[in-house]
Amino acid sequence: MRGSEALSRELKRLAVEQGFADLGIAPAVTPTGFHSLLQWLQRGYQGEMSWMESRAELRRHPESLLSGCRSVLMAAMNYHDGSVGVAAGGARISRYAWGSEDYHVVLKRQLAPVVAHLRAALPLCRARVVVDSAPLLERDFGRLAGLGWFGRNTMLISRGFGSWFFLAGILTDAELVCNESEERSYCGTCTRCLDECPTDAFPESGVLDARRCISYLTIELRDRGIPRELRAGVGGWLFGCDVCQEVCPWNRFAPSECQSEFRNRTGAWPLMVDPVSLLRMGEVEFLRLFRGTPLERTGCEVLRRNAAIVLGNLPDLGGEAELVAALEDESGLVRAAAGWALCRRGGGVGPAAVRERLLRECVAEVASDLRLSLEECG
Ligand code: B12
Ligand code: SF4
Ligand code: SF4
Repeated sequence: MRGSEALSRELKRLAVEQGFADLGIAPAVTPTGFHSLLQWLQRGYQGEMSWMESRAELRRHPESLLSGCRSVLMAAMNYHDGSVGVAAGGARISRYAWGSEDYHVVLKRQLAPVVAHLRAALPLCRARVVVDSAPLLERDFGRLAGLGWFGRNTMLISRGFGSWFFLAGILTDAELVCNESEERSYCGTCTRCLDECPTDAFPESGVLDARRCISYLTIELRDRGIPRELRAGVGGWLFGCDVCQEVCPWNRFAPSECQSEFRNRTGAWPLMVDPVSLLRMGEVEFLRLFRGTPLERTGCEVLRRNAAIVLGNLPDLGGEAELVAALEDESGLVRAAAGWALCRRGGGVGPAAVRERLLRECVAEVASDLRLSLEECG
């Protein structure tokens, strides 16, 4: 099946009508980034994201996700809502998670009419929608579809609307008229994102060591504590990180309007960015606040661990009593993070409470973490 140029234009028009900033079409090929991905994995930059490794081969060609795949439609949806969010020095949640609904669900829903139109125009074609839900190098196909270039921060950036967007793809066995891929970089001499990353996560320009990235540390690293040497760098970030996008000059051109599902949830907002309340939070309250949002997947325990780390970095936000109480938490992740935070803050009753807790701590890993925290604060 072959689509006409008019069909490609029509699909883009429909996507824009559905709230997407752009839609481009790429041929189904092995993306050049596939070999970089293998190098990336060989260096171990994926950390505990073992699914990146075990499903790597599937990323070689979209054929592994849809047999006979000929074209990949890539759509970009802005999630910047134009609001400022949090005053400098406060605790923060990454913009992509400010809304009431998970982006996977929203993008799939908004793409449905585009898929329906494709099927109506080419009734024999098959199509599959993916939003981070299948092993596809989405940014590579975004670039091949002409949506933007890879910035030094590894984000796909559009000259027209910056990088505050999600990507979604439609794989199809129809042969559609493709867009020209973006072959240039528009970073010029700028290196702001590399210079400003709080945890120095870029070993080289355009390459991210996920193990050092705050987004990975606060969202993906769930079975263990954040490495001690990176805890201070996490600063006020409770969930995700936006620094390398905030400093990017191309984001001056970012739109300030987005789908209502991604807008700052004013009702829930004060609680979402209050690490003291988050540290106190139980499962029921967590689900009441975060069910259906990107935070649900990360879970209550990890968010509370992160809240303790943030309170260690931002003592002006209070929370000493909550941190002392968290030393008795049933989660070892939370106990160790609370101990670290109390020692980092120093003064008050914190270090003494950690010393006392250490005498009763039965889990070897937690005890060792508490001991190191005490040693560090003298
Ligand atoms: C794993 C993952 C992460 C990991 C690793 C990120 C990373 N840069 O790889 C972590 C958890 C850290 C992460 C963080 C974020 N993510 Co993420 N993530 C993904 C995911 C699932 C896979 C990305 C991937 O394949 N990484 C592997 C590496 C190899 O890919 P890469 O960095 O893109 O690498 C390319 C370049 O480095 C290049 N390259 C060129 N030369 C060289 C040389 C060498 C030696 C090497 C090694 C590579 C290389 O080739 C590589 C292959 O394309 C995608 C969804 C998807 N299915 O694609 C979302 C995705 C990339 N994430 C997204 C978002 C929004 C984020 C965050 C902004 C969320 C947040 N605010 O916290 C941050 C941004 C951090 C950043 N600067 O990248 C969006 C990005 C949209 C956009 N505009 O680019 C995506 C596309 C999800 C989506 N559907 O919208 N993410
Ligand atoms: S998201 Fe934050 S920690 Fe990760 S690379 Fe960007 S600036 Fe660094
Ligand atoms: S901050 Fe500068 S170097 Fe980094 S992605 Fe943006 S333009 Fe490129």
